Amino acid sequence: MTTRYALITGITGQDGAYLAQLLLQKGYDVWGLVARRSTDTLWRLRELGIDADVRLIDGDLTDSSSLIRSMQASRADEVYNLAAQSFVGASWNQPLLTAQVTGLGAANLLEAMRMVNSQARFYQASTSEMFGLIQAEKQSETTPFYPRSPYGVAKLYAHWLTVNYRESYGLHASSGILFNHESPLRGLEFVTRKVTDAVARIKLGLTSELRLGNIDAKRDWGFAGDYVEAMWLMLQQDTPDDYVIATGRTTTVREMCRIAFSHVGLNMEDHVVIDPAFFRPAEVDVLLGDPGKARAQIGWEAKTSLEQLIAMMVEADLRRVSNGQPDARARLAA
Ligand code: NAP
Ligand code: F7E
Repeated sequence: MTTRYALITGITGQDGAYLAQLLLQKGYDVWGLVARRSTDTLWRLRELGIDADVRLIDGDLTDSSSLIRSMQASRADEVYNLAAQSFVGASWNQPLLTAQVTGLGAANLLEAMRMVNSQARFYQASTSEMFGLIQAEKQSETTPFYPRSPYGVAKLYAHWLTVNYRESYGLHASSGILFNHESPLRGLEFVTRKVTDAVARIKLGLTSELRLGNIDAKRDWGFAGDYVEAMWLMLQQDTPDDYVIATGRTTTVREMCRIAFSHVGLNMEDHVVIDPAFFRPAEVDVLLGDPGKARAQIGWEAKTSLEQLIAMMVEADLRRVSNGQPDARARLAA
């Protein structure tokens, strides 16, 4: 069988690491674009034991020359655009950076792909944040968008540009409209991992309090390991298209917390403090995805329940905290 080549932007992020693992298992030659940072960005690839198996290229989504170079060096026939300033909360503090990376970055990559190999297949990491102030109780591919953050607005630009390049140039370009997905590799600024890390620290007697914002918000949470399979499946279809990827169940932050605390026999009410500092200028109150099209057309469905996901995350954090493993805590604003 001939070797297939894949290029992943954002390979050092949560999804990038799981996708790289999946593609390596399928026999791909996996290349990843890595933006230079002063911190240890390769920890996720190390945790999965694949850091030596992927080929990393220095570059940045805002630097077109590095994207052209990456397309040439990798000879990619599948391109997964996962890189982004992906934290919604930070997007109000850095709206221009978010627009440059999360929005225009997709344009830079689509152009690089068009120049170097217009036959390559392209995946854009779109998001349920584009639904924002929801226009339907269950959001599907046909639900109108109404983003509620600079992040959501930037992602909407990238989403429509992907659709436009498909229609304008006939590119095999697909968007996955992914609802929240989490894992032990989730960044500490996101609420699930913030909670599971705190639960581990409280259980081990290192702290007693967890400060959170709006715990009435509801999210449709799945496991990142399941969701990267959907990305790959989209690029295996004869025809490019857009798909909602979700579980079809929505849960409050409060209930997710309760699941995490009760996993180690604690009561969340004894530890959670509501702190206005973690409220957002505009909130997405509820998200609930309809994954019916993905199920019917690409045969994808979520396999992991929220209870299994949170248990997996709490156990991983108990292990890390017990081992005194360093983390990126110092970088957090959340
Ligand atoms: P993540 O963990 O925050 O990873 C983002 C990746 O982008 C990291 O590898 C980061 O590198 C890289 N990056 C940031 N700025 C860059 C730049 N200027 N140039 C090149 N690389 C850059 O995000 P994730 O959870 O894996 O999500 C993957 C993608 O899916 C993102 O586009 C996100 O917006 C989107 N998405 C996520 C979810 C979700 O629930 N997880 C849902 C829908 C859509 P560093 O680590 O060096 O910063
Ligand atoms: O917030 C509430 C917060 O930061 C979830 C990204 O991957 O998914 C993610 O975006 C909810 C919000 O994720 C805290 O207000 C309460 O309602 O974990 P989050 P997000 O904003 O939904 C989408 C699909 C993406 O595309 C994004 O890239 O939890 N919340 N208290 C809190 N959130 C945080 N972070 N911290 C708190 O203390």
